[in-house]
Amino acid sequence: MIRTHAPALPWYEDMEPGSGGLEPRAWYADSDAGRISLNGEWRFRLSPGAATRDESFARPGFDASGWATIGVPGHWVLQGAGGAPAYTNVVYPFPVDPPRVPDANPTGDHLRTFDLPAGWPGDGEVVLRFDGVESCARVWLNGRELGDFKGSRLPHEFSVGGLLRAEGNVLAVRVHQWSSGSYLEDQDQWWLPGIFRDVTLLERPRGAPRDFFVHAGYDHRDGSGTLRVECEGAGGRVLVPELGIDVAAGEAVTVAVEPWTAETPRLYDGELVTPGERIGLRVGFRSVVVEDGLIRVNGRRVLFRGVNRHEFHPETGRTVDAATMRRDLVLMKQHNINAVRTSHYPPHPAFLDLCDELGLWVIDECDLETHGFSGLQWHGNPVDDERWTPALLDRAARMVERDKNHASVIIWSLGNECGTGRGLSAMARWIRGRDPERLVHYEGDPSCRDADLYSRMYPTHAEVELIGRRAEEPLADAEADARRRAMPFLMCEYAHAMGNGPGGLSEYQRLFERYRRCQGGFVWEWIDHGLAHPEHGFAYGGDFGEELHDANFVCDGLLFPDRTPSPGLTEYKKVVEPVRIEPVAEAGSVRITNGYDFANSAHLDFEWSHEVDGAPVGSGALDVPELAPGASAEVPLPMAGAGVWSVRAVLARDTAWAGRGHVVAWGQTEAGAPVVPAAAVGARPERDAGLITLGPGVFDAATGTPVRLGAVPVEGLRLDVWRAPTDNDNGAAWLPDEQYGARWRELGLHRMQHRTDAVEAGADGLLVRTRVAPAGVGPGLRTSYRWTADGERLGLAVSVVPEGEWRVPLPRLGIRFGLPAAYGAARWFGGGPGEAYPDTRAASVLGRWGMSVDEMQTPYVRPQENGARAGVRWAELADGSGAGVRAEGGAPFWFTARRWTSEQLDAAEHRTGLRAGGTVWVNLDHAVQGIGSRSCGPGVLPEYRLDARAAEFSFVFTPLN
Ligand code: IPT
Repeated sequence: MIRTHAPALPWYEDMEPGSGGLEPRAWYADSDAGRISLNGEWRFRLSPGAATRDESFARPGFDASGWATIGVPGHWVLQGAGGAPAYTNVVYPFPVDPPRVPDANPTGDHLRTFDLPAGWPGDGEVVLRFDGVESCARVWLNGRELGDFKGSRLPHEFSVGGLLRAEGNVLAVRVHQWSSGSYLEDQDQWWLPGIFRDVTLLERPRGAPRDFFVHAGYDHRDGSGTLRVECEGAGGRVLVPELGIDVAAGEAVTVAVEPWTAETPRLYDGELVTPGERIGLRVGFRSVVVEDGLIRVNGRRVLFRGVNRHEFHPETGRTVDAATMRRDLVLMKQHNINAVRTSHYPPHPAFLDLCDELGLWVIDECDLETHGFSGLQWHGNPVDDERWTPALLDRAARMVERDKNHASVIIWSLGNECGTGRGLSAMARWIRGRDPERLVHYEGDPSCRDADLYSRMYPTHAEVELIGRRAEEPLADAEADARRRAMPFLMCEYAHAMGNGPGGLSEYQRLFERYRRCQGGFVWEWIDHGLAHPEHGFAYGGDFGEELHDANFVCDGLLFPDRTPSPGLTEYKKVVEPVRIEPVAEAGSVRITNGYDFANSAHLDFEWSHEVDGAPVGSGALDVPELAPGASAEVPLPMAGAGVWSVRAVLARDTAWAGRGHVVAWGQTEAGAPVVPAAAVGARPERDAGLITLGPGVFDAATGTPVRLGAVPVEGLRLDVWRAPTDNDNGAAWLPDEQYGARWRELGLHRMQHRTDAVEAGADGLLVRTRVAPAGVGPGLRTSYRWTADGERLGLAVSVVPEGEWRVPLPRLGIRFGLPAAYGAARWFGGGPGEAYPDTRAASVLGRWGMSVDEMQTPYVRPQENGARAGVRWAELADGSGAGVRAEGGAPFWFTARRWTSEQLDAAEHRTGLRAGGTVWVNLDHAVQGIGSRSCGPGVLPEYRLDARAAEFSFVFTPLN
C-alpha cells in the first residue's frame, strides 16, 4: 500500500509511519526460500542536515568511490564516520515541538551495489527487509524510490522483485538521525543513528504464504496441546512428525504433549509446507491467562525472576551479534533468571528464537516511549493525540506480527513511560483483536485501563506488601480500583542496579514468596551501557561533549559493559534461586524446598561439604528425595561437628546453558561457637627516642599511632567513617530524601579532623584519646584506641562515642591504615569471594579466600565505594614471601583493601582515573551503611542503616614472616 505525506512537512517530520512498504508479517529464519544478506561494507557519506535535495547518489552510475566505507549493520557514530553518541535519559536532545526536528539533523547516505547469484530471482517476488534503522530511512533501488519508514527497532519490508537485475544493483538508503519518530523513541539510552540491524533480500516464491500464525495452546487439565497454524496467501500442510501431526493449515489438531515453560522449554520441530515454501517451525505448547487474580501459565502461577534487557554492546552499540545474544541468555540462565522484558523495544528478532530454545518468559515491549513530555506536564504527548495514532498502531502491528510465533513471548507491552492516552488504548484494542491468546502490559497508566495486570516500577517494599494483601491505596474511581485490585501484580522495573547494588533484593523476594499476587519483577537492568573509549575505558553521558546529558545513569546494569557479571548479578542469582536450602540448626539437618513453578528436582544432584576455619574436612553426595514444585523435605547432614556446613544443588546433566555440576542453589550453616581471638595482654610499653614499643608494635610517642608492626611499616592508622559515595548513596536527583552523598559532604565526613587529646602509656598498654570531627560543625566522635600486647601479638580496642546531634547515618565505622605496596596479596576467612554490604550479602559464601588486592576491586564504571568482604573473622595481607600482617576480629568485620584512598576513589570519574600509589589502604570496619536502591527507588531499609551510636570493637594484629 502506498501512503502519501502531508505536503506541508518533509516525510521525516510528518506523523506518518512511512510509505511504500509492505504489511508486516512474521520473522523466521528457517525457510527453503532463498535469501541474500546485504550486510557488509557499504559506502557512506554524512551531511550535517536533512535539508539536502540532492538525491543524485541514489541514481545508478553515481560515483561514490570518494566516500567513506561503513559496516552495516552498525551505527555511524561508533565507526569513526562522523558525529558522536549522545546520552539522555528523559529529556529530548532537541527542542520539543512535535513533530518538528532541528535543522542540525545528521544525515547518513548509505550506498551498496550488489550482483545476484545465478538463478536469482526465481519465479516469484523478492522482498527487501530492514530489521532496524534509527531513526528513519528513505530507500531507492536502482534509481527507483521504494518508500520511507520510521520505527527504529521494527522491521520494514519493500517489494523489489521487478527492479532487480543480475548485476550492478544499486541500493541507496538515506538515514536521518532525527525524525518525528524520535518523539516516540525517547528511551533512556544512547542516541545512536544508523542501519543497525540486518538488511536482507528474501525470495518470496510463487505459492509461498504472505504470513502465518502459529497457535499452540496447552490444556493443563488433560495434558493436551492444540495446534492450529493460520496460513495467509497460500494453502499448506502442517507437519509435526514427533506428534504424528499432519494436518491442513488452518485446521486445529489436539494431541497429548509436553508443555513449553521457561523451566522446561520443550519445543517440537515441525514444518509448514506450502506450494512455494517450506518453513521450519519450533512449536512450544503453552497457555497464558489471568485467572483468580493471577497470571497463570499452563494453569499455574508463575514467579518472574526477571531482568530488563536493552540491546547493548560496548563497541557496536545496539548492533548485537548472534553470539552476544546467546551469551546474554546463557548468563541469565546460569544466574537463575527466568524472564526478560525487552526494554523498551522489540529486540533483534533472532533473540526470541533463543528465548524459545533456552527457556525465558518474555515481555515483548513495543518501540515506544514519550517520557520527555513529562517535563511539559505531558502537554502534547503523542499517545494522546489522534494524529499520531496511525504511527502507534503501525508500531504495535509491526511488533505483534513479527514476533507472534514465539512460545516465549507471553505478554505484549505497549511501550514504556508514555503517560496516558487514547493512542495507547487503540494499540491495546488492536493487539487484543489480533492476538487474544496473550496478555497486555502497560505500566504508565495507574488506572490500568489498557492492561491485564497491575505493573509498577520501583515501589518500596512496604508498598509491595500492601499490594500483596490487595490493600493498596485506592484509585479515585471505584470501578477502576476494583478492577485493578483484582489484577495480578508485577514490577516491570525494580532494584535499580546502578553502581554498587542494588540493596534490598532479598526482602522483595520474601514478599513474592508470601503473597501470591506478587508475581516477581524485572531488575533494572541487565547491562551497563558504557561505550568503549580510548581515554576513559568505558564512557558515559557527557564524555562525548553532549550539550544535555545524564552522566552515568546509563550504567545501571547487572553486567559491566564487557559482560562480566557484577556483584549485583551474583546476589540476584542467590536471591532468586529456585531451590531453597535452609539449615535446621538444632536438628543438624537442612530443609530443601523446590521453588520451581513447573520442574521437579530430578535434574539436580545435591552435595554437602564441611570446612573448619575454611579448610575442607569432608564432602559427599546428599540423598534428597525427588521434590515436586513447591514440595520440601528435611534432610539430615551426614556428620556432626563444628565448622561450616554447605549444601549445594547442582545440575545433574549438561544443559544448553551450563554443564553438569553447575551450582543452581546453595545454603550454609555454621556449627559450634565462633572462634574469638585470645586477648593479647601482658607486655609493657617501652619508650625510646620519640617511639613507644609495645610487643610487636612500634608507635609514634607524640601521636600514639603505630608506625610498625613487626617489620612491616604501618601508615596513618585511625578511625575512618568515609566512603566514596555510591550512586545509591547519592540518590536520584528527583528523590530529595536520602541523598546521603550530598548530606555527608555537607556535614564534612570526607574531611574529618583527628585531634589527639592524650597518649597514655601504662602498665597494661597504651591508651590514645582523640576526638574526630569535621571543621565548621559541633558534632564529633570521641574515639579512644586501647593498645595491648602479649609480646607476639598486638591488640587494639576502639571505643567510639558520638557527641552532639547526628542526623545522618555514617558511611562506615572502623579503622583504616596503610601498608607498603608490596603487601598486595590478601587472604581471609569470611564472606567471599566477591564484595558484600549489609543488604547485598546473600551471595557471600563463608569460606577461606585468597586473591590479590587488585582482584578485590569491583570495577564500577563510575568509581565509588566497593570491594568490602562481609563477616570476616581474620584477614591477612602479605608480600611475595608471605611476610605481612594478620588481623583477627573480636567479632566478624568488614574487610576492604585497595591501592588508593577513599578520597581518591571519590575524586575519580572513570576507572582510568584511578592510579595505584605506593600504599595498600586497608579498612577493617565494625559496621557499614547499607546500599539500598536510591539511585532510582527506595533507599536503605531501616535495619541496614548505620546510625551514629556508641560502639566498641577490637582486633588482634600479628606480624607474619
Ligand atoms: C525508568 C525507565 O523506565 C527506564 O527506562 C530507566 O530510565 C529507569 O527508570 C532508570 O534507569 S523511569 C524512572 C524515572 C522511574
